[in-house]
Amino acid sequence: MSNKKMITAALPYANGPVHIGHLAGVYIPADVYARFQRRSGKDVAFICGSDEHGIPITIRAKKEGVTPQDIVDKYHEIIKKSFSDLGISFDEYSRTTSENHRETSQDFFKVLYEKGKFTEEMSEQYFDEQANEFLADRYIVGTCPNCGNENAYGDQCEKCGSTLSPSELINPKSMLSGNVPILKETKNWYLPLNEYEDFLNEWIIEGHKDDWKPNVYGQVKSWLNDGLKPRAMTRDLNWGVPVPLPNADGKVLYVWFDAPIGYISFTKEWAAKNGKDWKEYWQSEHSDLVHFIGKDNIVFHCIIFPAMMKAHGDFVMPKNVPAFEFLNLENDKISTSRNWAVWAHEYVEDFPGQQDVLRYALLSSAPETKDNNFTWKDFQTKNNSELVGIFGNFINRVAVLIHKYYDGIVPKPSGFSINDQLTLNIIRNIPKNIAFYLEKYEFRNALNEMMNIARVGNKYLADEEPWKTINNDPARVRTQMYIAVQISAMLATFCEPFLPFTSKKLKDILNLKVIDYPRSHFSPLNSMILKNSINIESKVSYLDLEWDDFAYILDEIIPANHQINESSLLFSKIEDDVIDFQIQKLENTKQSNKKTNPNANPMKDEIQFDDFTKIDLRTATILTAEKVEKADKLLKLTVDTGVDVRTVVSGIAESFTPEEVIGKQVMILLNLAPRKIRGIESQGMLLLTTKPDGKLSFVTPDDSNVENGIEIG
Ligand code: B3M
Ligand code: ZN
Repeated sequence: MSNKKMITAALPYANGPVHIGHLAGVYIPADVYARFQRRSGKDVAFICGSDEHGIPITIRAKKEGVTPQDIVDKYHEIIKKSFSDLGISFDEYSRTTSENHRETSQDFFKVLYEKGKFTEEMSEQYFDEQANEFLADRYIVGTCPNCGNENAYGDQCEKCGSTLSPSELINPKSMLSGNVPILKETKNWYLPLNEYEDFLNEWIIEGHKDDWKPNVYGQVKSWLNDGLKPRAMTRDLNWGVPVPLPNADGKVLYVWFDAPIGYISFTKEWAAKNGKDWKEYWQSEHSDLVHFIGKDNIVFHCIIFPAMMKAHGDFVMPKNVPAFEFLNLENDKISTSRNWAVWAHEYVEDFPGQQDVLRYALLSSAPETKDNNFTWKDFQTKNNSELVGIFGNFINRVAVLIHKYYDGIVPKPSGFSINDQLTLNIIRNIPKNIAFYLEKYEFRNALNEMMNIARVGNKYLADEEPWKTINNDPARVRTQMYIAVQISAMLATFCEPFLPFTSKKLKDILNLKVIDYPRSHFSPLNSMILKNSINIESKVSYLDLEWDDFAYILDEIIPANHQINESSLLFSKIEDDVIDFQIQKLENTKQSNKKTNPNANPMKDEIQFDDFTKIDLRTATILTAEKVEKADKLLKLTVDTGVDVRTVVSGIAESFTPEEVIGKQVMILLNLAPRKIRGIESQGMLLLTTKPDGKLSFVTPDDSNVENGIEIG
């Protein structure tokens, strides 16, 4: 096992706050793992930062009428503060709009370019002549060829869920100008991922079948079985890291090319500030690289980024990529757009001082191998029954009795019974069990093991009943409370990765920081002795003890006569009204999202009446109809509008035959600018409804005797 641990957590998009799904699926497990590795004496670099490029950010900026930089500046700060407030102990939290990141990602690109790792390929992309820019898929809207939804995006139809490509859209329009985009040739640089299939098969499918999580291993295997294709590593966009080549104006690095390089550039920033050499963490076999991500990022962290690093040649491959599944909220998918989330920054405001309660609740329901669910009732139970009822209850009894019987001074034991020895042995093995589970990324099991320390403590007090024994055998109580204090010290130490705020409070109550030990205190085999044998006479501070050292402590962590401080409650009961408020908050969200028809698309942006007066809707009659060559969905119609007879191309061929529509009275949007569809000039648009199954039907006046050309208003 290497001594250096290079731990990364997926870079959150800086287009909104983080929520409990992010925390449960990536950031809290990553933090637990990093804290555990640090306490195990490893040289840890725990790195993250805001992912500030990509389309979601430009879309939000457009929606809010601000610049993308305004968006990322706002959310970078909110996200960074949320992580800090929740004890996510990054060594560096940076951002991909930093100058250092721009340089690092451009240098990385240039290495691959100069090594000839890219192929240059021409392709046709949609271009908005009025806005004078190429359109990202998400910036093209049109009619979904599958369900007729007229607001489908170039990459996806949110109504029927189908994945689309811009060329499949009917009547594609630019979201920037509303115009029909043209197809324009453009050059981009592709990474031929197919050339890395053998390497990936050997490294992952052969090399990690036993130690990578089945959900990750399985997804990589299916990607490789399907065969990899070259993927463009540059885009025709104006928000991102500029492509560092002379003939590349208006092109930026693909966001999933530059973002993972953020791990490297942020490590460089951290290393420079701390007098370290970043290459020792990224380019040395003595460093273990571990990526913490959600399952939607597996392909980028197990296929694309490793292929990029392989192409570069100087980097180590990740030792593991323990991707988590998704967390649902009250049995519904967490959704930023529907505001269906518990936002980290709102939690911190609503539950001041209770960060560890959320850490505990999310760890105990972590979506480690399958999607899981967060409910506020469960959150309340975890706090009241487990943190208050088990952990807090044990510590409170120990502290109260030590102060009541001994004024806070740890008594000298008067000999140990079998039960005492048995209890100490059980406790002494728990750190090893926690470590076993954490090294396997099994956080729920590790958390449960940590709580067993408190369970063993409660059972010991219940079995020994010092509050009764004190009446007839005070010597015995000295041993009982001495043992109970040792258990408390173990709890303070080994809850730290999971509950850092509680650990600090408890270490302060027990006053652990002032304790140090002679070396004779440890068994000769102890790593502490071996590692620090230079000055065998010097003492060892509690603060310097590493994870494994506690298994070698012969009898005590807290010596007799040690003074503990006044106790304070570690956890407080969460009352029903507090939970009901949170549940009501979600209910209000649900109501505001609730639509009478769940299939109905959300309302478009509000318009003014005079916007409405610009449109000219008329009654009309279809005179002729014919199929359009090589276009399954289109009919070419001639329509009598009462004003004139004109040609209209309509995407109705899958719902009607030409014969069915001839003579039909319909409604037409008369003054829609003419558009070329498959080479035919279409003048106007017929009004249609689309059922959830995609079936179309005409909007018609209910009076069949209405003449053509009658205005609809
Ligand atoms: N920004 C987060 C996501 O896909 C994405 C992770 C980048 S990690 C290099 O939700
Ligand atoms: Zn659709």
